[in-house]
Amino acid sequence: MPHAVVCLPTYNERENLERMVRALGDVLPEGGSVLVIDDDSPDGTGEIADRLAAELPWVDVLHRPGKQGLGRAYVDGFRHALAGEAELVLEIDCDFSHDPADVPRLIAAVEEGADLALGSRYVAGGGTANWGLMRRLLSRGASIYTRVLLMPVHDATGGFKCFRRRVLESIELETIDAAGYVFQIETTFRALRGGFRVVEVPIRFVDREAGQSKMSRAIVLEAIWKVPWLRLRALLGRL
Ligand SMILES: Nc1nc2c(ncn2[C@@H]2O[C@H](COP(=O)(O)OP(=O)(O)OP(=O)(O)O)[C@@H](O)[C@H]2O)c(=O)[nH]1
Ligand SMILES: [Mg+2]
Repeated sequence: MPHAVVCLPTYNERENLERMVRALGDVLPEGGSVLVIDDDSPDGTGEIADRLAAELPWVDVLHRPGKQGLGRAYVDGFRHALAGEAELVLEIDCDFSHDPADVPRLIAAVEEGADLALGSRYVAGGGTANWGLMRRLLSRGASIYTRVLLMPVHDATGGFKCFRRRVLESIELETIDAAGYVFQIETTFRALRGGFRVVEVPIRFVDREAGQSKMSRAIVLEAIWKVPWLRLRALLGRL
């Protein structure tokens, strides 16, 4: 089994973290680990993570000094995973929108030949549950916008992924400055530009039951201007 590290970014996930870590423990392949990346959550999520890491040898914690956005947290987490022996690096949200039981399906897609597997709501067999009309429109709209301007991917903004190590090593992580969802778009776009094989694995996405969404207007605006910006940079050969 290739060594798998699941990167789990958290900001105020006190109600969800312990349950998520234990659920991941139930599905991780032999030798797998979980890396919690906490941005000094005011609700004490970081202390819960430390307690879990002290109890469970397959849990690590990366504490960051403050909230600088999901993209930054992931870049730090990926670097940490790559400094170790990770052969597969996964991303998953801590709010149970992504079902930890789907982790083996993402890993299987990579073992069957993909370099990057995306958990996808918008391919046959995938979907969203209990999301309001606005969130559905926004998410669908972002994926269509990205499909038209950038790349043939059905679900471009999802945060449930499995990268083969070589993808992360070659996409120049340190030059990605995306803070919000566009981070997901940019990493997939760079992987495709690098000639890597990307596949979409259908998932059912459910809205969080506990804790608060960190989605904001700034995150949406960043995606609106950065998608054409990525297209332009690719055209100019700067990506
Ligand atoms: N470390 C860190 N984690 C973050 C940050 N922003 C969000 N997260 C985590 O990233 C994951 C996704 O964030 P959510 O709050 O669910 O936001 P979202 O999924 O974009 O929005 P919803 O779909 O409304 O839930 C969760 O595990 C959050 O705790 C951040 O700035 N730093
Ligand atoms: Mg969420």
